[in-house]
Formats: sequence, structure tokens, C-alpha cells
Amino acid sequence: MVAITLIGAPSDVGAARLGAAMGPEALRVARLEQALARFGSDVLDIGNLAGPTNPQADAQSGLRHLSEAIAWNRTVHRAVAEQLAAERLPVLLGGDHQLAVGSIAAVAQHCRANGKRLRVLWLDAHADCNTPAMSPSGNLHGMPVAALCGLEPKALVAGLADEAAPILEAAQLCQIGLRSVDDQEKRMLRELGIEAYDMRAIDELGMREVMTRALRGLDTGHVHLHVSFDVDFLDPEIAPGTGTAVRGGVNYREAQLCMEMIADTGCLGSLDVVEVNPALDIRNQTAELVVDLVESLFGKSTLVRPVGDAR
Ligand code: NNH
Ligand code: MN
Ligand code: MN
Ligand code: MN
Repeated sequence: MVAITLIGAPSDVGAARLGAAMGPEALRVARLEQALARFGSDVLDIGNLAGPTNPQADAQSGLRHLSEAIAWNRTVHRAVAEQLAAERLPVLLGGDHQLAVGSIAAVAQHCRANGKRLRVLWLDAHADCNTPAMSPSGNLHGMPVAALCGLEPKALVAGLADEAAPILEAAQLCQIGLRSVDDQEKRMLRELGIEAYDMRAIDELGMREVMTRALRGLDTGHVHLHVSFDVDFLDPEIAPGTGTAVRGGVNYREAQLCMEMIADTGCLGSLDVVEVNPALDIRNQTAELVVDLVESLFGKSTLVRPVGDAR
């Protein structure tokens, strides 16, 4: 059993709409800590990190709120690194998705220092690999993958990693659930060579095959699996509480299977839960669903195997 630490990061400076800053509280109201207590040797909620509020400014050189995002990512980086150093599994409660830069930068450093191979699963309706020159919105939550892979906005990773090498190699990353990818992002995904399973792949192959492919090779040696879970991965019918909902997303059983298959690897080492926006939700159902899914991610359905289970 692992020790788990919940880290609240109430930021919406990277998002198009206000409200994701209330995400950590919504997840607490949905009793995430209590749910995880069944799977962690101990679960500690260290509360919320402090960071800048949303100035609601216009984009400057293709970017909105860059200095605020830099401040958040430095704080997140420090907090995640601290928990990994204490051999605890950090669960970052966002907050918007630009926070994954700080979180994954810390995880990548930890893996390098400990001789572990890092694999990142990016569960999202969006590819988040816009550069400021490509972005239709200037919103930083559409750019963390570009920044992590060594592209602009480079200011977002300054001081978080050794500047020479990108934090992530494209080959370490796998995206699942895509269905709203900007035209130039499609080109970028291809150029970078990022392994991606869009909704059509899930339709055609089924979630089981997609996850089998996404998780292959994890049984060979010391792998740290980081899951960056943008809740807009889920279909808005079951998860309306998010800022950029896109119809045609992952349904309840597909999402469960995805989490269950990740749990089966035994490799989960860190997690981001981002883009829960209670201001757009109905009776906190999105946070409650996320808690349900995170339980599966930590092994709820695999604790006891039913008689006749042929897996
Ligand atoms: N691709 C769009 C943009 O860059 C939307 C990104 N929104 C997200 N990403 N929620 O996960 O502005
Ligand atoms: Mn470790
Ligand atoms: Mn995202
Ligand atoms: Mn998204």
C-alpha cells in the first residue's frame, strides 16, 4: 500500500472560463480523501497551495496570464517534488491543466534521479500541444504538452528542469480520448510522433484494446506511470462540470475500464486531476464521478476477483 498526498492547486489562470479554482474543494466535498483511505496506507490532504488569482487579462503575444501560470507551476513543482522525495504518491487537485507542467517536471526529475522509466498517460478531449503562435485562444491550459516537449512557451518550464533537454520525450507520452484537436495541433502531434488514441480509435478498437496498447511494456522493469486526467476526457452527459466540455466523450464503463487497467499495472506513481469546474456542474456530480473513477484507479475493482473470473 502506498502513502498518498492530496495537493490542492486552486488555479484557473490557464483556462478559458473561471471556476476550475474551486475544483479542489469540490473533490473534497465529494470525499476524495475518505474514498482513498481504503487504498492508501495513509492519505494526507495538505490543503491548498497559494498562488495568483485570475486577472482576466487579454492575451499578450499569444499568451494569457503567463506570469501567473509560471508562479503556479513553480509552487506545484516544489510541492510535488517534496511528496515524491518523501516516497508518497502525489495527487494534484486542479485547477486547470497548465499545472501539469510543474507536476510532470517534478515527476520526470524524480524518475531520472531514481533510475525509473517514466510513462505519461494524458486523458483528455484535447491534445494540449498548442504553442503561443498556434493557439486559437492564448489559454495556457491548451499548451502544457508543447511546453513539456521542449517547445514554446519555454518560459513555463524555466527553472523547473535543466534547460538543455525537454522534460518529456514524445515517446514517453500517450494521449487518450481526443476529439477536439486544433488543425495545427494535429500537425504538431504528427511531427512530434506522439502516440494518440482519439475517440474514433476507442470506437473502433474498444477501450480494452486501446489500453492494452497504451500500457504495453509497463511490466518490464521499473516504470513510474503518471496519469494526467483532464475530466473533459469524460462525456459531458456524465461529467458536465468542466470548462471546455466536448460531446462524444468516454462513457462510464469505458472510463472505469481505463482506470481498472491502469490499476492492474501496479505502476501508478502520480496523478493530476484537473479541470473540475463546480460552477458549471450539477449537484457536484462531476467531482463525485471523478472520486468513483479515482477509486478504480487505485484498485477498487481488483481487490477481490469474483469466482469464475477468467482474466
Ligand atoms: N485547444 C484549445 C485551446 O488551446 C482548447 C484547450 N482546452 C482544454 N484543453 N481544455 O484540455 O485553446
Ligand atoms: Mn518513487
Ligand atoms: Mn487538458
Ligand atoms: Mn481538455
